[in-house]
Amino acid sequence: MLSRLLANCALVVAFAIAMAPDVSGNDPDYYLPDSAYFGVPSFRDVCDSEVTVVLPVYIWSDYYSDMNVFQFVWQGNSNCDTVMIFVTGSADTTASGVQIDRLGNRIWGGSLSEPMFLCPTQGTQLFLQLIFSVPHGDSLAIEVVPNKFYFSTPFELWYPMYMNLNTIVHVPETFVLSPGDADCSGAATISDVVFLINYIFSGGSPPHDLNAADADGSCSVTISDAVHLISYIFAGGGPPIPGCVR
Ligand SMILES: [Ca+2]
Ligand SMILES: [Ca+2]
Repeated sequence: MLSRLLANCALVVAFAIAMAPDVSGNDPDYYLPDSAYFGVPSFRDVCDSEVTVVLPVYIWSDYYSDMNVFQFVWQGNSNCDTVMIFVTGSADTTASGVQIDRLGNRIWGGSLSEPMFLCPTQGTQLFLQLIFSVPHGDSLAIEVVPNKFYFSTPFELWYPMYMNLNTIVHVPETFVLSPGDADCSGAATISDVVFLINYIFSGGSPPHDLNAADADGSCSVTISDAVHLISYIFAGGGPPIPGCVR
């Protein structure tokens, strides 16, 4: 009985070895691992009801790939708005659409039924930007779906390497704006002057952050803040300073 069991096991092992892909002859840099990782997120539109989160994903392939598949899944009260695709190192590239399943919280590109999604040449870095809307104070947890992230080289196809690729992006409840940035654009410019004049004289919407609007540090928001900004922008005056409105 035992000998028959051992014989069966040996058969199974022999079959598995016979079925294993030959990785050595397909990837010229077999020992140079491909890689994929999330980059550092950045925030935009921080004064809107939802913050725009730009999350980069870097993917390096050292071998020509004629098909790539990736799939992400996220959790939290976030929405994926769009996915941008960049390819560096080669002009010989093609890229087609990315599917965003907002009900299922999934992003995916490429499949066996929709090949030729991305075609990087050898030694090419793909660069994705996953762009989300995330409520203030919320977190976006996102990860690669196991077995749904690979290049078409046999090694990665049979043994996906990227099963633990995941990250969590925390979005602050409040953001500290740059001094003088009355309109929350991310910088102090002439548009902040227009915003302040509109607010003070024409009943325009109030600044998102009174301290950011208090460009001259007088502890109140008045026309002198607009004057301070004009002096700074056009006449070499001192830069806006942190406000002190309580
Ligand atoms: Ca501004
Ligand atoms: Ca002021």
